[in-house]
Amino acid sequence: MYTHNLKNFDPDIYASVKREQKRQEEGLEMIPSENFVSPAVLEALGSVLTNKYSEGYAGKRYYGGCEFIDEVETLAIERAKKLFNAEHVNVQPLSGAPANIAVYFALLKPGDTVLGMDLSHGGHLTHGHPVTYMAKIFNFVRYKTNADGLIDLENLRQMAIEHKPKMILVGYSAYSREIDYEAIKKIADEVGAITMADIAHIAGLIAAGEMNNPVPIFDVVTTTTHKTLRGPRGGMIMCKEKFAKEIDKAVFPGFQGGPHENNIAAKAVAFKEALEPEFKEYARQIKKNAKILEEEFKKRGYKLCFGGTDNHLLLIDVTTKGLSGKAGQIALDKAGITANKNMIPDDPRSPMDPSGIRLGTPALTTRGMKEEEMRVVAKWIDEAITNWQDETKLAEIKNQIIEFTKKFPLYPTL
Ligand code: DSN
Repeated sequence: MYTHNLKNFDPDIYASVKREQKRQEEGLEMIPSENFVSPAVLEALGSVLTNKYSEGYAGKRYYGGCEFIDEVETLAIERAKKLFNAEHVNVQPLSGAPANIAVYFALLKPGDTVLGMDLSHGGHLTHGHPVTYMAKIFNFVRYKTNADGLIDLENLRQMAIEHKPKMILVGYSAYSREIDYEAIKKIADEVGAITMADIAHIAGLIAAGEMNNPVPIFDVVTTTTHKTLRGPRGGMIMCKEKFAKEIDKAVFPGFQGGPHENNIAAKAVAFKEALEPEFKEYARQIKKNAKILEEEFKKRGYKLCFGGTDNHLLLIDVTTKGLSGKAGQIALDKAGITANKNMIPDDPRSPMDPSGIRLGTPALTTRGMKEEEMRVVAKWIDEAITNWQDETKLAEIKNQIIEFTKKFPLYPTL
């Protein structure tokens, strides 16, 4: 049987994994959708559960030998229900995009209208962007934020009355404000629309009670499990009991085959972690850290989209500092800070070289960084952006960051 391990059998992949680990350890990870899972989550991901096929659902599998898989999946579901106060949960979606697609196919017919947020205003590709296949099947109509950077509920209502959507979709990947689910549900009820929220970015903050929870209010809520929720890469759908059958059927057999049970076990572990009191403190700190960044950037004259942040992320228009989002991302990379270029509302530039930089605090907060560290991080970001063409200065910042990160070890035992 097997006698080799990764290091001795495949030194190339081993070396790349180690280099990536070093990059994560020595840098400041500020892409708001990224985080660092616990060693317990990694252990579940790397477990023998990856060997098992288990099409179907607990107690109703197509293949034999699923008794322990059923235990794992049932625990994941029970924990998710408790975390979000959900009536029904499906933990099988492979990630956020498949989760959203499964919901569209479960609850809509081809040609149905969905009212979703414009991507440049903080929406998401899978919410009907014209480049996606879903946009060829369903009729997505896009709403935007107003001049103050907020969702204009009266405008949303007027659009709902005009377009009579089958579904109203909220939940965003770059929008930094709180969402009034009750008010949106009222609008949806007025026009007879299904309500869907994609909470991928803010799921951890919601689970910890740090942001409004749409799950008890909306018909269906999707999420990924690897962002603020700090689990493995994966997706999940929560819904009212009355949609449970359609949702489950759409995930399997409608859209996916065998679920990734190692991943589902890792989700269960992450949900257990999120139920611990420490996770509430973690979520509170994510928000506090983002507020400090907001304060520091405003102090330095940066233009923040949506006026600031209520969650874990900031969208900054860097063109007022004389560079594009792409140039900003490259400069930050050279300085040891990982962020991503991002469109800003009605961006006059192109998606590949937009005006904005998106920054988030979940990963740094996992490392134990707090307010004091955020002030130092903001200073480095400002220095890198201001000196984006000065290679020496960027290398200098990177060296300081390598020293700094040693105080916040990430995976000392791996
Ligand atoms: N790529 C994720 C994000 O960064 O927001 C969502 O698809």
